[in-house]
Amino acid sequence: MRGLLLVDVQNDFCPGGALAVPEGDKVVPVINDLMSKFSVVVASKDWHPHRTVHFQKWPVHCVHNSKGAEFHPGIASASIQQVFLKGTGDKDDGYSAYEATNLDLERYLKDQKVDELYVTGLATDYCVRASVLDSIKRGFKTYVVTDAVAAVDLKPGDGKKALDEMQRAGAVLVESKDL
Ligand code: VGL
Ligand code: ZN
Repeated sequence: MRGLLLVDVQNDFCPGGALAVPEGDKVVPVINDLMSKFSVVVASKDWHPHRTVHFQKWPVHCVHNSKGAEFHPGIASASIQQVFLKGTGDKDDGYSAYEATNLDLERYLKDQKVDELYVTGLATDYCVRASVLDSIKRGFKTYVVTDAVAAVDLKPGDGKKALDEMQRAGAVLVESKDL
């Protein structure tokens, strides 16, 4: 069974947000088109407390229950079956969707008989990367949909480097048109 994971497609990571990913919102229509092709669709949300060590590295973003932590308004969120909240502690970054604290993503996917996971969302060089590497470690055949992700690119080329690293770790890079 194939599953689709949306990583952190939240206002704060989109243009105008507190930690905007350049062109972060370009993933929205691509993801909406993909959702109907999957029977299991899940999402992660970056979901931070007001004070966390994470904000020593990053501007304040995705504070739980804030506007910035909501899904981008263009996302067809009715198709999302379950939302996994991560980065919820005051001492952890919670980059990976598998670090969600409200629910166990690995357990959920395995219960749904998902063995192939297609990963989309933001940002390629942080939470997508961490989620993909964890997904491989947990035994899922893991794909990255390259036109459905976007990078922070603090240093130019970070996104490309992250894609190379994910590929070396065993991820398969695909384009949405081939799904
Ligand atoms: C992320 C930086 C800080 C992400 C989250 O979703 O990729 N990046 N927090
Ligand atoms: Zn964060």
